[in-house]
Amino acid sequence: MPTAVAPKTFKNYIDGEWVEPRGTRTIEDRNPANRDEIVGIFPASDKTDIANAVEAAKQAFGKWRLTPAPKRAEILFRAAELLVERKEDYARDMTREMGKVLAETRGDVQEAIDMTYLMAGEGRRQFGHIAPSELPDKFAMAVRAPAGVAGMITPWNFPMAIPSWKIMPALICGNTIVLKPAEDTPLSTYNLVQVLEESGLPGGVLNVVFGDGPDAGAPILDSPDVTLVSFTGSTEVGRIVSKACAPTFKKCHLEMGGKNIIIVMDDANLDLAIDSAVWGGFGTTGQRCTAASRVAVHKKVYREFVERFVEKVKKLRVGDGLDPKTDMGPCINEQQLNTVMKYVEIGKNEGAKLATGGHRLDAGALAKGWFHEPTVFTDCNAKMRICQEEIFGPVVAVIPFDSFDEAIEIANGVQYGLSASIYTRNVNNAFRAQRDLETGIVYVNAPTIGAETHLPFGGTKNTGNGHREAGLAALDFYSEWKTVYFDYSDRLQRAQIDNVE
Ligand code: UN1
Repeated sequence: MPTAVAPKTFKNYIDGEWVEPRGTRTIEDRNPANRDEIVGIFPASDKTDIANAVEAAKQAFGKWRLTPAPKRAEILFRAAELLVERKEDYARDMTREMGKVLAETRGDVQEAIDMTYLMAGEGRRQFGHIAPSELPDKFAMAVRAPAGVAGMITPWNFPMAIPSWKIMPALICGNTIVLKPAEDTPLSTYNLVQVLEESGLPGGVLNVVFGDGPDAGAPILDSPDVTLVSFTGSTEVGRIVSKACAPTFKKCHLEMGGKNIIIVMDDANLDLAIDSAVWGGFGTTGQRCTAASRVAVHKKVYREFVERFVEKVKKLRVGDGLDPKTDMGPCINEQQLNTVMKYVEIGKNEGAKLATGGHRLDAGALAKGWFHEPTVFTDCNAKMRICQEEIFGPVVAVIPFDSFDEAIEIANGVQYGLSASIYTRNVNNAFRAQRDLETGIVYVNAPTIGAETHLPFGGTKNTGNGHREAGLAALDFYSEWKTVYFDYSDRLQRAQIDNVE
């Protein structure tokens, strides 16, 4: 439906005010299920806007870092309650700009709620260490100190959850923020900021500047006043972010691509494994860094699995995520749809068997959106490009294997290391798998998606650079350890010397 009234024009949020960008360029936030619908018009900001935001964050840091953490937490508690109240409206906004079905956008808002409550609780903990000193009359401890101005660049696939994973721990640790959300899904981040503003967050503590990567994202990385950076997005862009952070030694957290696998052993509960492969592969239209884009199946159950899996995938209803009958929404934009179509060709050319799907869906109302059929390739070889490269769309590659060891080798034989899953009823194999899978997240008898906010999230190899977000691990990224010694002996005590006979 084309919008009857003119779409709303949004502004940046700097120093506690909604301000016009310096330039006049704008970016349209369009519905990927119906690109005639403009959800909102957002600023295409540039380096001057970023400089203003960084300056505001820098000024606000002095006071915010000294605000007691339990006081900061009260703001977060209020924000979480407002998110609970507005969950349905924010979920609908998110489906309109991002395309995923309502059940999933409700989940996205819920993930932000969970993270906000979790970090609000940390306002009264943020535990450090107290340890005995090796010298008499001396006290030793390590406390968490705020780091400074945190720069954040967030993706479009979890447009409220992922900003909350970064904003909430950064705030509770006493940092101030400059955030640039993805240009495809700015409204959900706007909604999150709105809630924090209404909850009493002081001006300048959180600044949000809308725009694209080169003009609005890059200046955050280049600013000498930004002390740490958190980025979620592709491995390709992550490499650029990492390099840009290097000259000024910014602490840099990268959360990037995945090529996650579900391993189905011959003793698996097949009904469960099939349902999980459908959800893991096609939930969010496969546009999750945790998506199960590979399914490796033991040859003893391979034929049965493939037949029943493909049958289920064929039944998925593709359409507008606001329609309760829809199972799977569109790709986020034309470029993403083109990537999916490109990989379908690659898969066909490298000899994988196209078992279902493989085409853009553009009949009737679907022509207005970026829809693609849920697609399954079977009889794949683990070395094929469709089994190695992140597609970020509704394409699943099924790979047969003979033994547990071979399955683990296939699982680990990719450049990424985010999430992996095994379906088995053999407890020994389950334990061996969690030990040997080289990923940051392992599931037993559950799909590769569905991480909970109070545990560390992140991956190995080209998925990450050693940091984790969410859970208490987030506190390690958003604070600096400060080790403090109190010597109350009134004499010079030389560690490693005076206490050694
Ligand atoms: C992502 O795809 O970038 O575990 C995040 C999950 C979600 C988060 C996904 N809770 O699938």
